[in-house]
Amino acid sequence: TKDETDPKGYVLFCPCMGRFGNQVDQFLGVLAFAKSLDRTLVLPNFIEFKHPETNMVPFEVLFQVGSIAKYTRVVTMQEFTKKIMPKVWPPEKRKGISLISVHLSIFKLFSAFCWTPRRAIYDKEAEPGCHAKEGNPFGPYWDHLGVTFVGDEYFGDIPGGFDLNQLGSRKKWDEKFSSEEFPVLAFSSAPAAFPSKGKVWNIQKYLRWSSRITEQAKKYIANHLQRPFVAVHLRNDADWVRVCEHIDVEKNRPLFASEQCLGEGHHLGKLTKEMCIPNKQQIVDQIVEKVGSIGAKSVFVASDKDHMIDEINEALKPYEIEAHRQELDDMYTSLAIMGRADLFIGNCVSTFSHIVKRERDHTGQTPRPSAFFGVHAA
Ligand code: GFB
Repeated sequence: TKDETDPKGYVLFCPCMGRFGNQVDQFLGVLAFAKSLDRTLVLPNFIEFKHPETNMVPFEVLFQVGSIAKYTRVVTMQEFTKKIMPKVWPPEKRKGISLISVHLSIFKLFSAFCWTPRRAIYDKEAEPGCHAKEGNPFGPYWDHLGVTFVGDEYFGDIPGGFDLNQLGSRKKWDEKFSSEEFPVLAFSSAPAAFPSKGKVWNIQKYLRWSSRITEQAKKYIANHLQRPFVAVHLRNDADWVRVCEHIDVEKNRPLFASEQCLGEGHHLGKLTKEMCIPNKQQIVDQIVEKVGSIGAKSVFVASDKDHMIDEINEALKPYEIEAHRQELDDMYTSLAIMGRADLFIGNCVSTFSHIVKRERDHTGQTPRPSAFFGVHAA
């Protein structure tokens, strides 16, 4: 019941790396990790960077808790910090608290969990450790929860680390970090691979947009789009241009989400610049081609920078259809709209696009069509 705590313990973590696409990508791995450790996962706050602010967005604002609970045991952050944290914080762990913290009693103390000790970035004199609260978003994340760490614990010596598929690793975790001694495993960053492994992608089916976001997406589609519609994600801000400069076609190394279209280890082909940062002509040509292929009656565009609405509309004139964007591109609504499109064209390298691709692949009875810029059907 709601008032009981889980004797098997909890996994708590900071989605401290990257922005939303990265955070969701790692979240899938954390879900698999918590499930195989048989601990309750504390649903994270997602971290939104709206310079100069760093906002904490509770999981349930974006996604349905009931749906994720069908995959594994979870609690909301709110429930955890209000009801569970005060109970499972064992007395012997309080020893290290300075008097001031006890009197204020707003700080709950846990050990921080990280791979291996590292040097602090700012304080050159500090001993190596997790430094779980150093810098942004690390500090703000744990402060927001009222968590201060009394010590550090390392899991780097467990074979496989957070990859529990290795024989015996689950047992090693239980031996090293029993739930009696460590009711809460608090990870300074997501205990999951990045980029995510293909075997966790289908966990996306348990990630359902909250009713608020779904309603916004449906409303937008009803008011502005005509079905069938093609949705495109254009990732073209300056930071992305720099990412794409790293592509070496010969080496053909996976880059961020690139395995979503090239397969694990890129066994399906080579990663090209065009796939990462297609030029305007390539973008327009591919949109026109897909519009023709499904007889689309409208186009939806999401972008972090240049939506290319004028160029796309110019090219769509002969088809007498139009491209649309949200006046203010709200990223969550954009993702939900793209998820509901009749055909999606994404950016293969972008983890933001990968959210949409996974949703389209795994949340319906059968996968719905997705394509990628620069990937041309043979
Ligand atoms: O989500 P994200 O980790 O995916 O970061 P990538 C991209 C961010 O850009 C999103 C914004 O979280 C949004 O804040 N953004 C991207 C968008 N596309 C859109 C859009 O269509 N609409 C709106 N409103 N916002 C990479 C990372 O980003 O960026 C790497 O994988 C690296 O960590 C690189 O940092 C520079 O995978 O696209």
